[in-house]
Amino acid sequence: MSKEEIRKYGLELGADVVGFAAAGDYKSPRTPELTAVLPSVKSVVVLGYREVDGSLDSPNPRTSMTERFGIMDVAQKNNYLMARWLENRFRAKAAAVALSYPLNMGAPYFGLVADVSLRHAAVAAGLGVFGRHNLVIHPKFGTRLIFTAILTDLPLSSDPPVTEELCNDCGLCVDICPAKALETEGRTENMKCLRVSQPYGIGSAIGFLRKLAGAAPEEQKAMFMDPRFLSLYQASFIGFQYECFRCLAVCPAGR
Ligand code: B12
Ligand code: SF4
Ligand code: SF4
Repeated sequence: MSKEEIRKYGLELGADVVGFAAAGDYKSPRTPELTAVLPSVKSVVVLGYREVDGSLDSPNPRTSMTERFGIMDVAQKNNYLMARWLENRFRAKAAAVALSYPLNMGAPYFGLVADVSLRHAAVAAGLGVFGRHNLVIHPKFGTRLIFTAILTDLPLSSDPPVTEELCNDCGLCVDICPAKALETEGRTENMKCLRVSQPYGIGSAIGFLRKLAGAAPEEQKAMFMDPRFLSLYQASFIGFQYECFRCLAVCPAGR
């Protein structure tokens, strides 16, 4: 079995980068052990998909999100195809990792910690380094890469790590963040980011429903015509949507 054969298959599927990490090199203190996903795991195949520049840079957040939905569709399908191919081709076991959702909504994670941290997996697989914005920067694609991964029991070695410091400390990501969520180095203030980047997520839904429950019938009628309700309704069938991509889009590193 060869890493190059697996890499070639991943690139043929449409990934822009493919890297490998031995399970022992995955170091993510806050996420569970990889064995909680695949008990026989020995390595991680990480795939990265580049954002389309015109969409990511669009002043219209719906355009950026439409493109992200595209990455999510392609990546989810490719994860299944790659996992199935690894099993067929090498008689291995393979399990795909979600790009974002579903997340564990139970304590202590509450939807803020994934089963597998794709940033830590990408770093271990030689696909980049963390930047000041706490995102992973790839030497060629910069920070405009979205990751997925497949865990497998194939004993694959890690690709060489990126040793170059790609973040130039320009501070653009910190300054542009409308939520002021990146003020402390090495830490994203999740709730601040969430309120701005996902204005129609669960927090808004709870707030709206609470207000609705206590409102008089006339006020309730008006609330149903409020664009906020219409957006929450849309999110309930489209799925989560980001309205902010700024820290990702502004970063000049690696480009
Ligand atoms: C939950 C989640 C969120 C939450 C919480 C983020 C968080 N702090 O972890 C919220 C909603 C806030 C969020 C926001 C965003 N997210 Co998000 N998110 C995730 C998700 C699903 C899980 C992350 C997780 O488990 N975190 C918990 C643990 C792993 O984090 P941690 O150990 O505490 O590490 C944090 C710090 O300690 C620090 N850190 C850790 N080690 C090191 C080392 C060094 C040297 C440094 C400097 C920092 C550092 O970085 C982390 C950020 O706080 C991942 C997908 C996945 N499965 O990994 C995507 C993911 C991280 N998100 C991503 C993106 C792009 C975003 C947004 C830009 C939104 C958007 N429009 O797309 C913002 C960026 C916010 C930011 N600048 O940090 C991408 C990142 C891609 C990349 N190139 O790095 C991911 C990997 C999705 C993907 N499939 O590609 N996200
Ligand atoms: S996604 Fe937006 S709100 Fe969240 S950290 Fe990045 S710039 Fe700030
Ligand atoms: S915008 Fe500047 S400071 Fe922020 S991660 Fe990119 S290079 Fe580093």
